[in-house]
Amino acid sequence: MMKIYFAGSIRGGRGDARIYGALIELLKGYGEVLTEHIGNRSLKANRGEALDSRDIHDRDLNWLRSSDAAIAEVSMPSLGVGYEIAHAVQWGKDVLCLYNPARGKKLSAMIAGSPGVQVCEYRTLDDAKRAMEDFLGKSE
Ligand code: 6IA
Repeated sequence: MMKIYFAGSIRGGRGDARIYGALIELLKGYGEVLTEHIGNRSLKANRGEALDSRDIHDRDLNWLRSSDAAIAEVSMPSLGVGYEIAHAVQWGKDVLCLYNPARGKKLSAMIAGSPGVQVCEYRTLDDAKRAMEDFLGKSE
């Protein structure tokens, strides 16, 4: 089964957590989502998980390294998501960044201009679904 790493903002702000949850539900139809907790709306930016930062960092990078594909929702700027994208690019992973301009934040040039990532602007969940299907090499 394909292993999919999903990245979305945590301490950068949880305003889009509901969208992450919906995207993760869709992705579960294509493979194992290693980071299901990102869509958990009870995961708060100031509380989160019981692990300390070093454990979270090491666990997440190990998951990312072991993944077959990485998908990041980048509408809410997050240092952690940017850091993960940079690692995925360095490791030669296929990276899809989903960006909804209607959320009101401009996408960093370091992501928009990175030749190692595929950026898809979306507005509806349906658009995002199609982009993820294309990216994962499936079509329904
Ligand atoms: O800088 P951010 O927190 O927004 O970074 C979010 C990204 O870093 C996500 O894609 C995650 O993969 C990773 N990440 C950051 N924090 C966590 C976390 N707990 N659990 C899992 N992955 C994380 C945060 C707990 C903390 C709020 C106490």
